[in-house]
Amino acid sequence: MSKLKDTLAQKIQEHRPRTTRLVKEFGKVIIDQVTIDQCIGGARDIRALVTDISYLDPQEGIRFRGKTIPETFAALPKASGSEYPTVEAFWYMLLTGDIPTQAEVDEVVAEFKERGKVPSYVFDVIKALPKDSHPMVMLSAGILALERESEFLKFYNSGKFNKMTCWEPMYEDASNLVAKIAPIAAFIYRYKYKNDEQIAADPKLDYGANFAQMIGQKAPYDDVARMYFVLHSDHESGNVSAHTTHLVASALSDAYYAYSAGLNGLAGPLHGLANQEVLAWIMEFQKKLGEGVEPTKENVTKALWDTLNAGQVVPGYGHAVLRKTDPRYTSQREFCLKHLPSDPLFKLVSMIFEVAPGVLMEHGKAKNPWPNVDAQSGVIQWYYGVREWDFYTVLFGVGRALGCMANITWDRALGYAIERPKSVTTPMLEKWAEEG
Ligand code: FCX
Repeated sequence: MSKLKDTLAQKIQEHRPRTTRLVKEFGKVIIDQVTIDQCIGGARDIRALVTDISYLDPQEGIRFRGKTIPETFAALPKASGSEYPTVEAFWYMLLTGDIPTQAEVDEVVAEFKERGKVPSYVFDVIKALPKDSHPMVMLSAGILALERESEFLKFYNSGKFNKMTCWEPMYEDASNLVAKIAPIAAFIYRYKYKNDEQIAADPKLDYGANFAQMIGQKAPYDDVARMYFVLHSDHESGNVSAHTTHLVASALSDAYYAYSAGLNGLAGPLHGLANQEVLAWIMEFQKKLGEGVEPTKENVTKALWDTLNAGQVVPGYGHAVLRKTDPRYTSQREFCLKHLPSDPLFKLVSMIFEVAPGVLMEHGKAKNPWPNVDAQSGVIQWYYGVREWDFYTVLFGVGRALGCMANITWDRALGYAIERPKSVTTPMLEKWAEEG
């Protein structure tokens, strides 16, 4: 057994009595109440999910296993010659809550090489789709096609299914999915945009560097990939992609079914697709501005109002939970300030950052006028030459796999039930409204 799986097994043993005690001794303690607007308004803020992988504070932003983004980057062992940790080190931390040693990271790096081999039929499935299909369709279909490899499914069908041990095949599937999704994404990139000229993985490289290699990028894009996948990994459990994955897996569907579904949610414009929408918005803005006309605060303000007055949302701004600038935005902004401070697109995105919160406040609808992760992420990709912006949500999807897969491994370890909230009817709501 690998050190990672062994440590995870110990953590699970230690954790289980806590969950059992909470249910048995304190199961009826009230932790929230539900109002009519929450019932109609997307269950916003209702405390009804449990995860220890990450926690989102509205003011502070995300913590992974109790660590802020800067603390996470500082604590984990770095990739060789790099400022950023490997994805493998972060995967270890997400699953166990521990900071791995270099030797423990090296073991995961080696393991991912084996796990990352993708059966050729997955590529056949992707190639069978019309080439102008959105790359998220290709990614979701590729992940779904892998379902026949599921160890969890084999265990379920073995007749020996056991709630106490089923986390193990789920962990195997989760690890395999995480290792395979980056090569699948890279394949889609080269297939769709680079004439299907594929580049083989390099056995010497870690996850992030190999992704850079396979899409045809050089350093420092390896760090971009590492940073990007870590930043997009997890945002507690209630967001659409994480929640969908958790919900589908709660029916004992395996990791491939669950994450393919999660990706379909990520592909929505109010969620992960916002990163491509940001670039599309900027390009449309520049087109309307005309050749050689400089963006100014005035014309950016006008463009933002035009968007709002047309009844559209400003992509990359607002959040269901956050009430401050997203630290994932700040982290990418800091990268830009260091590596591409004079880039015109970065300057324009910075100008939008100066102007948009004021416009949104004046507009008066969005509860949070500050930028989220998607407002900044396309700039970095664009700068390094990944300019096919309909691919950007795929990058989000590779990163998000880390959080979703860590979560469903723990879901099975702690025996979380099939999810089934209760619905009510409008007459019921009207009756309760009258009764006050
Ligand atoms: N531009 C214009 N209007 C906005 C807005 C924005 N960026 N953000 C929120 N609003 C509007 C909402 O549309 C809503 O209007 P309504 O009352 O007419 O329905 C009102 O403000 C209140 O919404 P609010 O409670 O602030 O936000 P929600 O929790 O309902 O929605 C999202 C949160 C993120 C969906 C919303 O802010 C939005 O649409 N943002 C733009 C898309 C985006 O960037 N999505 C990515 C988010 C995230 F980081 C991710 O998942 O990737």
